[in-house]
Amino acid sequence: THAFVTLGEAMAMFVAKTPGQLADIEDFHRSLAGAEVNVAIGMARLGFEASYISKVGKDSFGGFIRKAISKENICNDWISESASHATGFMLKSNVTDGSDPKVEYFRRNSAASTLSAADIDASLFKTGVHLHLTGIAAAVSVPMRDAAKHALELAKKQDCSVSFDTNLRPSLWSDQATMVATINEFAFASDIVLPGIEEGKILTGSDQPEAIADFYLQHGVKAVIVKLGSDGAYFKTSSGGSGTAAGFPVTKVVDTVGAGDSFAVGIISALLDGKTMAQAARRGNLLGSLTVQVRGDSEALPTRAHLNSLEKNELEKE
Ligand code: KDG
Repeated sequence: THAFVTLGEAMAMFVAKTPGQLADIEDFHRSLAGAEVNVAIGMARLGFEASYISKVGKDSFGGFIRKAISKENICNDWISESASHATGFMLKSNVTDGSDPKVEYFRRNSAASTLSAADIDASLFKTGVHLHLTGIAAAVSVPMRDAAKHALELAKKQDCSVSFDTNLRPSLWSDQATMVATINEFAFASDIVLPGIEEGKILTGSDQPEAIADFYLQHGVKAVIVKLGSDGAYFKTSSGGSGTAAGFPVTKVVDTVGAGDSFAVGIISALLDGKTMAQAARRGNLLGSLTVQVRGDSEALPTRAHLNSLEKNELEKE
């Protein structure tokens, strides 16, 4: 079986219970956030041995994150604790119509931002391990960026497959040029790149899915899957295969945040299961469609049994 490794910052996320300006909200629902931890949760629910490398503060949010990780059967061994920095958290406004919620971060100088290359253990990267990175880890701090770079180097040395979700978070960067250059550097070094179409425009200057894919394929990437929202996903591989996987119809889009992480779970799990790129893109769309129908990032991610029954239903419809 394949093992899965990722690294990043997990946060407590407070989602407003009612619509309105965050400054006016009195009641929030606390859940877990962090793009990479979301993907680790999805992979663990599907039965993959998942490890998450991160750092939390010596505080209750840190305790909450540790408990959530254990509850999801993600390996806890690589979560270290900072005695001097607090765990980050974030606020999210209440949306129920698929519009972009307002997000406010309280994460500057967080415990996770002090994660560094020294926290990455080479023993994690063995044959058969898949590493997933995102542009958020590259944005959080220079030490965390170096940690991600180090993990990438170790993974490549052991011939581990690497996926990269561009996950642009402009508010975490000082300027757009640095963001684009740094994110593309990570993307070029990865096997599978997962940009959203809007991100692809910013990163490559082109708004055509195929041109976005070609940009990365020309830099040595093996497969690019461009997320097209409700239109599904476009994929192209270095061996010449390409296509569009249709999106899944959704009756009611609630909150799209987290859908990209679910999409990544679909792609990575399907490829590790030995599926084709077209099947992987379809699974990515399926998992993304589950997450847009809920408010949280990871609550809709299925177990293996649930995924099997969803995919069986799909095949019967065809
Ligand atoms: O991908 C979902 C994330 O946006 C959310 O969980 C918070 O990691 C997060 C971030 O940095 O935006």
